[in-house]
Amino acid sequence: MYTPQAENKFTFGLWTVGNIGRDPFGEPTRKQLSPVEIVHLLAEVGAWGVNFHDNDLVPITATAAEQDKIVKDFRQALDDTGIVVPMATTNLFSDPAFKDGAFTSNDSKVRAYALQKTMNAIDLGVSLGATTYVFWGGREGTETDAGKDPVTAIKRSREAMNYLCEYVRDQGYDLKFALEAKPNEPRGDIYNATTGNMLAFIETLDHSEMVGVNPEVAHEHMAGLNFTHHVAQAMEQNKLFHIDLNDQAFGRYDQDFRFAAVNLKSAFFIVKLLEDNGYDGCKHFDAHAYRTSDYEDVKAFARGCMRNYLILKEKVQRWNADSEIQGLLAYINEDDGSMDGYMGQYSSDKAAALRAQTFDRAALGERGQPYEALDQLTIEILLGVR
Ligand code: DIG
Ligand code: MN
Ligand code: MN
Repeated sequence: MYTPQAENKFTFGLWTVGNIGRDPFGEPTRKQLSPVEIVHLLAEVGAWGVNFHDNDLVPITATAAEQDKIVKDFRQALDDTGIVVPMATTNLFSDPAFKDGAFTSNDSKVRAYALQKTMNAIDLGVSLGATTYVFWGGREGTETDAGKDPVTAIKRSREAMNYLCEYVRDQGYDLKFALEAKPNEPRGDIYNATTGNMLAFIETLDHSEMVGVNPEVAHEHMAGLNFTHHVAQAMEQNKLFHIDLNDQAFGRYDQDFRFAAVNLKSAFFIVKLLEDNGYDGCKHFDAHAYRTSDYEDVKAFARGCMRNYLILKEKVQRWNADSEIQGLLAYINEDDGSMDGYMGQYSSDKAAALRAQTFDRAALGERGQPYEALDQLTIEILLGVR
């Protein structure tokens, strides 16, 4: 019942199950797997797709001949396992060249190099089947605002996105961009810190129709926000092009925990939003196993991400079918239609009639809502007693 299927579109980045356990305070605890080994691991646990940053697959120091061999072997592993590549992205954050950003760097040579690197990475991703391209600007930020004008940074970001949208159009690629927000880490503050910022930024682009968002649970939680509300706004604007599912304690560094490992109720409402609205995109688990895990436990991590999604999907179905819950929802949303003539599309007649109305404000304040009862029923479904 909780076995992943292709139609679930569960994906993992090479960097997720391939995470070797290095952290700012400790050296790696796991050996580096090759991209081919990672593809086979993902096939073993039942994933549908694999994503990569350019340099997860091809080291930044690789020669053209080495790249060809790596890509050939990777493509063979995809053929052998049936794993697909729906998304690709560029590493514009690891190399020291990007220490002060990529597209927003104060060094025009770095900004130019970032465009070149991204065009090369787009070609690589498309050649392996990617139809979504993610941009996470991990270094696009500051530790002091003395060194960079935030308005200039926005303009540089826009120039880069417009340039790269034109590149994709010029190449005739079937590719959409998905912008991923994060409020901080590794920079002191990162520009376009939340999904809301990204939605506003996208509307200022020349080809905004090509660009959507890739919200990540951990990143909105780091900002203390309700992830489901941010995803709902993206979805309502038809801009939810991709999603990074993981989990995160509020107010902590980017923990990238297994999906639903921390906030079971928020994970439930994320799954409910996606399932109730028929989200058909990739469900990417941008997460990694604990530093203490060996590769058998890494597989348990990956299986847990997918199982938790499927278990919560079944809980959503149970919630939607629960007659007591549906009864409470009917009460909460009951409407005698008496206000319909005053609202909706504005007209001066409607406004005049509405202003002539008298409301019993005290009575309006007296009506309670059974949210405690409804939330308790939700908790009881999650606890498995309903
Ligand atoms: C971090 O959350 C970022 C990078 O791992 C990657 O660029 C992006 C893709 O999902 N997420
Ligand atoms: Mn993250
Ligand atoms: Mn991510």
